[in-house]
Amino acid sequence: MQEIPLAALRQDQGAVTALIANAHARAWLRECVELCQPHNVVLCGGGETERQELLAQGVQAGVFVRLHPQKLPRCYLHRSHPNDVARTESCTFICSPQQELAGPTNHWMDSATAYKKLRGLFHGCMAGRTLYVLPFVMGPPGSPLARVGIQLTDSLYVAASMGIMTRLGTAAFKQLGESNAFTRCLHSVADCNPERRYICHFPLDNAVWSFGSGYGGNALLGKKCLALRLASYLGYQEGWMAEHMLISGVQWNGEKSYVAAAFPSACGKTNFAMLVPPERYRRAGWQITTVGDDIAWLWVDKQENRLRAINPEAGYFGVLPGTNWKTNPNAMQTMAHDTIYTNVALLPDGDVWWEGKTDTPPDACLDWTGQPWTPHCGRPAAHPNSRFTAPMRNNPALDPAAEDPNGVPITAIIFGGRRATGVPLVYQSFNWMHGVYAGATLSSETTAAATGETGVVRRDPMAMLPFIGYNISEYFHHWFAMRKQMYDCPGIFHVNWFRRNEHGEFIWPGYGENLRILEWILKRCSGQAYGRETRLGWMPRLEDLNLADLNVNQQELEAALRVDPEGFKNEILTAGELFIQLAGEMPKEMIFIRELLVSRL
Ligand code: OXD
Ligand code: MN
Repeated sequence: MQEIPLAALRQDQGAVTALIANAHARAWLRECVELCQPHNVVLCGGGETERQELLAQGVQAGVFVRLHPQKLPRCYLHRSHPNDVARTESCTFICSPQQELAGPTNHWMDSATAYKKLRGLFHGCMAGRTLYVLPFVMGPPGSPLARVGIQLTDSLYVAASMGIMTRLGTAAFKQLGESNAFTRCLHSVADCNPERRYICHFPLDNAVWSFGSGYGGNALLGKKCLALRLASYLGYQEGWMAEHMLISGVQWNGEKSYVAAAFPSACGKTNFAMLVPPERYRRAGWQITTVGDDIAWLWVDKQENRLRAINPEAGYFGVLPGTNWKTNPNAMQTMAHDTIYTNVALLPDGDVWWEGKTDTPPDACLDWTGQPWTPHCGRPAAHPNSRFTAPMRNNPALDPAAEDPNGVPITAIIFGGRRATGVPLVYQSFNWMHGVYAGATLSSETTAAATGETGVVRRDPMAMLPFIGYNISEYFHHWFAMRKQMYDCPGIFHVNWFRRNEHGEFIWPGYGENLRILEWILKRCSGQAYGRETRLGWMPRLEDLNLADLNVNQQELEAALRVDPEGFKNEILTAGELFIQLAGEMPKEMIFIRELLVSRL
């Protein structure tokens, strides 16, 4: 950490030039300092010692509580403002001169209006506070897709968290050189007033201005703001893709394959990324490794014309409730040290707890707001959206290629949703175009974890609805166009782990057993498994799945592997809402695929 003297900054003297060699970054910093008027400016150079220092300062300032030093070495608890506990899509805007860029699915603000409003809010907002300068790289440095961002923030929590979630430090200036191509991320928690909360993206200026929230997705601007919303627009212009996908490595039969998978929230994405194979598979040498758990940047390499992917992040920001040693042992190990816990319960001995961590709740603790809590008090102890922020290097199943600038080749793309009926356990699309249609019409039932009615089917194209930083119709076009760069393309699959029987019970056991479906997927991609042609796509027969030692009802499973004509009809009809929302702007490929599906009825 280096203090930048304010007077020197104003005059752009040698001291500042030595710290920040990039003239564009210097000029922008000076502008933001004039606007926000912080008491002092601190440049974070990255590294473990610095992060420990930030955390210690945070303890002093009441931002962090230090947890049990033996049970949870170098772990801290952070409590966010109770009005600031989740991404707020209603305050999230795509800002451009024309609404057309944002399209029908984003909140839009005219960029001139947005800048005027935000300049007013940011003016003097850091008086008496420290402004942290956080240069960071998204993606392994040296990767063809690696991007530099610089976040200016008045939040210690953000400064400490960005050191986990990104490659933080002056190395970013090395990657940047003299270039002006960095994302300008300006952030202030200010007074955390939800009435004055704005997360504004300026795709044409490669900038994010976030005001009034300290919550992860709204405040750690490298993640959803840069790596998804702005990157999706950059990718559209430059011929690559930023997707809400995990990336997993699969070691099997002496081969190593990689898959990328997109699931809407509460569909088990982190569990799938960290899947532990069932005993039988482990004995046969199967192993799952994690490249990423949330975001994938994908491009087609020019040598083999193959789709490759990197994880732009360096850490995980995972949901805690329901996570335990049975459901996700790798996640539990990942967060055993050097982790920031947000909005969990604090036990008297300095350990933490959340619903589902253990079968029996603690007798007493402090809840996520710091109030005394007992099991019968009628409130949850941890917030339903409580999180852990942990470096990916803590993951015992981290893939050796997670830091490889050249990324990993993608064999299969998997889309998944939570559907009790109507959508089968697994199918493979007939081709890339049909796969894009399957992704574009992806749907999931709302769960009790979210507000509103449960069990309502919502369309969430590619699980990207809140994260497409431009016009959704152009986004679909871009998916179709990507195929043209590839010699051969990954198979595109659709899964639904959540089919229920007539008693409302899950038919498929899920978790580690999902590897059985993954086996069929990988074998399909290498021409080793049979697929039955159905109306919906290629599907396994019972005998095409490895069901050894698995306790499932065969009849129910067979039903989950059938396309029921009524369900199929209903899917086509309800997916039509998306077509109506996009009015005349649906790419013609989508319309043709839909017609083909109708003709198969
Ligand atoms: C999300 C997240 O909201 O990853 O999707 O935090
Ligand atoms: Mn996510």
